[in-house]
Amino acid sequence: MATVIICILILLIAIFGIKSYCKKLSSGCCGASGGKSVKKNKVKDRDPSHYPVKQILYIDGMTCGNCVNRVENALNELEGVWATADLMEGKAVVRMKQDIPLEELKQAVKSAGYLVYKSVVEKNSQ
Ligand code: 9UX
Repeated sequence: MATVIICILILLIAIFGIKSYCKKLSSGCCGASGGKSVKKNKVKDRDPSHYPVKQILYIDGMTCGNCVNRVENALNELEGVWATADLMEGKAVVRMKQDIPLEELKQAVKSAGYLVYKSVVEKNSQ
């Protein structure tokens, strides 16, 4: 009799696990469920030659595509900025028409909820 109860218990735990796993798959991550994904604000000027300054930001905390869009949107809101973030590499390439203080870029990322832990200035090699 005891074995039957244990078996049922294990079964219940297994079902519970599968259920929550499915939920995770369908709802994405961090509460952005129901297809409520973050929209990307496209930058109009996408000509690299218009952006002489380039900075790579290494960003902590991006775990899904929505995070990437949030970071990009925050940076692209700054004047003369074209930013593209990369989820896999955890970094963002920030192209600028004029020099923008690093602190300002960091602040933009920070207010979106992520942290810049390293930054590299890239010389224009054109
Ligand atoms: Mo996802 Mo990022 O739905 O903070 S937006 S992990």
